[in-house]
Amino acid sequence: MSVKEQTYIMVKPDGVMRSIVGEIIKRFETKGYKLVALKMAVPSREHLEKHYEDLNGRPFFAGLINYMASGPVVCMVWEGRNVVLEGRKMLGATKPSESALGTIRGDFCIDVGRNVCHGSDAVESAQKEIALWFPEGLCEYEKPTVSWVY
Ligand code: RTP
Repeated sequence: MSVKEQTYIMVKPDGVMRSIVGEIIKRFETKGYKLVALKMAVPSREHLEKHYEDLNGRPFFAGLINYMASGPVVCMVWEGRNVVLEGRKMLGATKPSESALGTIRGDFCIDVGRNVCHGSDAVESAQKEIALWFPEGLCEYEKPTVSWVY
């Protein structure tokens, strides 16, 4: 898998309110991934419905949109080898009761309805999500530390 693989990671409103934005960024930074986009936003319900369109019709969908629209989120794109799969591992299982300790969800939350962060589940969905959240494009730059990671 290419070093240029990218994933969309989003700190959800509960993660922002609980002041763990820096902790989540720190885990991706210290793992060795490269930050190529970062912003804070208060997404519209329409935008969130588009992001979660695959879940439309699930019993928790309305609650999920209410939760996600309840405050600002922090949107990021991280780049590096296998970052989609590795990012999901770093987040931990969707349900915090099943997330291993040491993962973000395993360490910082209890309830599936307040699970602090999102991460793309496949390369294809990452590309769709990056286009949805960053239509303005990403930040292109060379990072000299990369050769120390790979
Ligand atoms: P995410 O998209 O947020 O990274 O989560 P995921 O892929 O791990 O899980 P997914 O099945 O796509 O669910 C998206 C989000 O919906 C909420 N959820 N609530 N009440 C429930 O049973 C339930 N199930 C899912 C969670 O916030 C989950 O992250």
